[in-house]
Amino acid sequence: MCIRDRFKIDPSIHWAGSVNGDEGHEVKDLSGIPAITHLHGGHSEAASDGHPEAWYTPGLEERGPQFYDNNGLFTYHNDQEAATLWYHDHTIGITRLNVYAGLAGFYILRDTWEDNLGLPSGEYEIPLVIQDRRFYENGELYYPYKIEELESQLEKPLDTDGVTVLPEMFGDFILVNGKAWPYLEVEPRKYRLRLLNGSDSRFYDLYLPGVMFYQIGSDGGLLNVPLERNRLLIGPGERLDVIVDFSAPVLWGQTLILKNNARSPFPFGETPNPRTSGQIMAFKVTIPMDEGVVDNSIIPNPLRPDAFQVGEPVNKRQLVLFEGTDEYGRLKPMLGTAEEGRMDFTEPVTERPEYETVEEWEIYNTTADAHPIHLHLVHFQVINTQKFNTRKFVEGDPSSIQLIGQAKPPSEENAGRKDTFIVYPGEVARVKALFDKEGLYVWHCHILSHEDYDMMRPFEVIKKTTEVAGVENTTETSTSFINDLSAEPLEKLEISPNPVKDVTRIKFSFKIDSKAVLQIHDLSGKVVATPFRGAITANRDYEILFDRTGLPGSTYICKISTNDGRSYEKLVVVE
Ligand SMILES: [Cu+2]
Repeated sequence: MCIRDRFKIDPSIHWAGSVNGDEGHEVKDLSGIPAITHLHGGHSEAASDGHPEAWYTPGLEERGPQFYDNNGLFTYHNDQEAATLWYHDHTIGITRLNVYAGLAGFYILRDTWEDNLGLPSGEYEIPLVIQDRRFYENGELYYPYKIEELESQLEKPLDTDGVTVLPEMFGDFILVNGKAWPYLEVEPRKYRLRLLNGSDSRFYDLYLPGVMFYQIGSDGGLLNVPLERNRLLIGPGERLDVIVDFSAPVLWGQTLILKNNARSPFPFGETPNPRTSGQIMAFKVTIPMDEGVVDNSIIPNPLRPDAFQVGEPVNKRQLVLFEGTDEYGRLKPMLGTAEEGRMDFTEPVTERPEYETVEEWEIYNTTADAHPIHLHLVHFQVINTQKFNTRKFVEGDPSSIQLIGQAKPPSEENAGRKDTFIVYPGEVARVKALFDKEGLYVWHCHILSHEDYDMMRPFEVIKKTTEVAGVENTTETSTSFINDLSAEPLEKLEISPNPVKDVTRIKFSFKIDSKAVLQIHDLSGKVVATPFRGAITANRDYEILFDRTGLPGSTYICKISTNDGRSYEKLVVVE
């Protein structure tokens, strides 16, 4: 069965089958359903990240314009902290349909640190993906597509056989792990629940009457300390890692219903129907404590050796979320910059961070809805949020931005590693991240109907260009304690500051052209980071920003290797 029979594709928007990008409605005759996998939250190379234009049809019959020569064989390095990741389709213009059809799943990454914490595990650790759906009367999935379902009349007729993308999609059935309003029988003990909002547009404000949640993690891994919470807000694409304790005798034999109280569209839309979208699933505390199996699990405090800290940004960007209408009068949410205004996905790249640099992105939401903004490649740190005057804001004029009141630090649950963050209407969210792989990625709203049309933009991490020209290479590497460069081509290797608390600059230069690899070893010789790899031009100064996040306080060796030999410098990391 062709996807066009089951889920109606809107040919008026830019999608995998568009003949000339987003020009006109001419559609290619594809042999099958285009798809491309994105590992959400994954630290992936650009070629393995699942760029929306890297799609292909079965057997690689047809390929998107950004298709890489890996033939769809992706590499996941898993070189990041334990976290609840997920993978899903990301095909340009039909992501909402492919995900709705089921192309989404968990990707759970573990590490020894987390394994040793003593968290509830095995059958007491349960991933739960929440997705709202609609159905035809015969039980088949229905994805709404009819022009009559648009909130307002079209300004000009749309030549698509009555098919259209809609501003949002809200289902009246709530599915957890593919089942409508399921129940889970539990023992009177602690459970670890990994929650994922895999819905198109619906936010959830979750509560379990009479029971607290202990949140231990967010998108990119563990929080610093567990947070006791009675409500859990989760936007599309976000993950929450929580522990729920069912051991209180008052709960034994009870059926507890996980409820939702988030408005849709969030935060100013309709309240959920308490009989349908207001209910998620049930927990029945009916299984006797498994005989002989004592609940030895704990809620450790703290959860991490040190707080997640991204270093100081070297560049700041002002980015904007817009809401407008297209030529037919349909809602069209978009991204852009404060300087240049709104831009289609296909317009040239405007965000080009340099490799291995930290940038701060200010994301201004001028619309009336909250948007969960997702950056590929990175885990960002939320710096703060602040209100601004949307009425005074003039598109294309950054000087029109009028901030209101004080900037607020993120709430504790948003202070960890994030890859998706809810930006509220009339607010700017400031986030910072280390862009540590080169290549083409995307950032977008994770409301799937928005990302398909047209709330997504590319960004490209480019080669480092900040070699400091004209600086005299007079500084000796006085702190070098080993130097076995036979031909002595190394002119300089400096680390400052050293000891390092968060980010340090590693400067080096060579007398001859060379290929060089800069690596950080621990004292056992294990490589813990590779901050630079590439060709070096003679007599130029290179400068690399190194973020020690993830490295415990200790002494390390910074090693630079060339064809001619190696040189070393001691690097001390302090907490
Ligand atoms: Cu959005």
